[in-house]
Amino acid sequence: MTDFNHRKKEIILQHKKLLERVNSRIEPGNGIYFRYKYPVLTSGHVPLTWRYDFDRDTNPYFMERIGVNAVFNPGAIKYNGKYCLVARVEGVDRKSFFAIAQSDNGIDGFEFTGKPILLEENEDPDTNIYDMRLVTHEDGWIYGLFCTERRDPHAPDGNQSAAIAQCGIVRTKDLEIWERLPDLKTKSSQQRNVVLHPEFVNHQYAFYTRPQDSFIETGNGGGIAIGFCDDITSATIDEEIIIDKKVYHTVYELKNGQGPAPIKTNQGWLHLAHGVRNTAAGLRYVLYLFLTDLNDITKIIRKPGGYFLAPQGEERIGDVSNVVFSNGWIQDGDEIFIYYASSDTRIHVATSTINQLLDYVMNTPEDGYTSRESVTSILKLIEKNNKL
Ligand code: M1P
Repeated sequence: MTDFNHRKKEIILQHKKLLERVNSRIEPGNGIYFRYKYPVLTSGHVPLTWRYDFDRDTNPYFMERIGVNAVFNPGAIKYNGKYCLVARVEGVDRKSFFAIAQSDNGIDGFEFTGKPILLEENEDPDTNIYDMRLVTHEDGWIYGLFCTERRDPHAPDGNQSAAIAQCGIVRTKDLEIWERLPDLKTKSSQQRNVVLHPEFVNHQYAFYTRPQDSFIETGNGGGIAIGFCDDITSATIDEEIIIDKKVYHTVYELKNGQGPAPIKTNQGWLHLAHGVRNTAAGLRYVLYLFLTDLNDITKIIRKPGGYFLAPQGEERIGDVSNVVFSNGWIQDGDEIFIYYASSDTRIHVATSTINQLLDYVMNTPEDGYTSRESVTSILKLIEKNNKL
């Protein structure tokens, strides 16, 4: 099909169908959360006017001019009654940028609004930006913390992969005008997965960081850390305290990272994080939960063993296979909408409630770190059930 009008009509029709696709939850779920039949946002959702030249004279084949490779790892926030995702949109040129998609119910009907966000640059321009964490802070601003990546200036010419990742910071009041602040300064040569805690702690801004030695490997660093600073307009963290370290033979053996900002509950701060282990088939990313003390956010008070959500079925396939990653969730009353991306390709939602997630965190056995301890947990459960 090469005719301009015919192709244009067909492509508009297919795009409309995708945007109007009704989603449904998959029953009965695991009692902890529900997954959904379809991803909520994909590269196919990107507006056609961002990708196609609609002028017949300059685009006689109605060709896609600017391709989008993937839409994933969104920050999430409920704003003006809408479920908003600030998605990582990755072009076929590998460059990522941010764009906002909104839905009325959080599970379907997501549509990109406006145009891609053109973020201001600091004096050291970003080569690539991705994975925004959105936080409504008690200081009145909505912050977006994201990863800014640049080529390592000290890498030899022959090495075109060496990169330096650091944390960029923007803030907004309306999700339209974004003010760029200086990048976060820490003593770590690399930073990814940096998240702002929503409340002041002893009058200071608190950041979850992930110090690491190299771009991919965390090296001697690693683990989810906390650091504090007085002034977010020139944010500097002098000390990073590891609160959740990587551990041998767990799902976070190689590295881990804070997901979205934690949610305050009556039992503690509820955290969603990702854990990574290496396998013969490459890295495997899964999600896990833990709870920190309301009065001391450096203290983990409950942590179920193993993963909370792992890639399943088609989620396992994509640009970077065997990955689930989440940097956005929305609390709406007791309900929780967890936005997670699969295999660096597309975005899904899982829904649950605060009560269910707390039940999961409080009552799932912790990791005993040995097979014997795992069997002991199962035997205890069998014994309890036998008494019923
Ligand atoms: O490719 C999987 C993920 O890898 C990175 O996460 P981490 O820093 O924990 O290794 C990020 O680049 C993330 O965007 C990506 O989804």
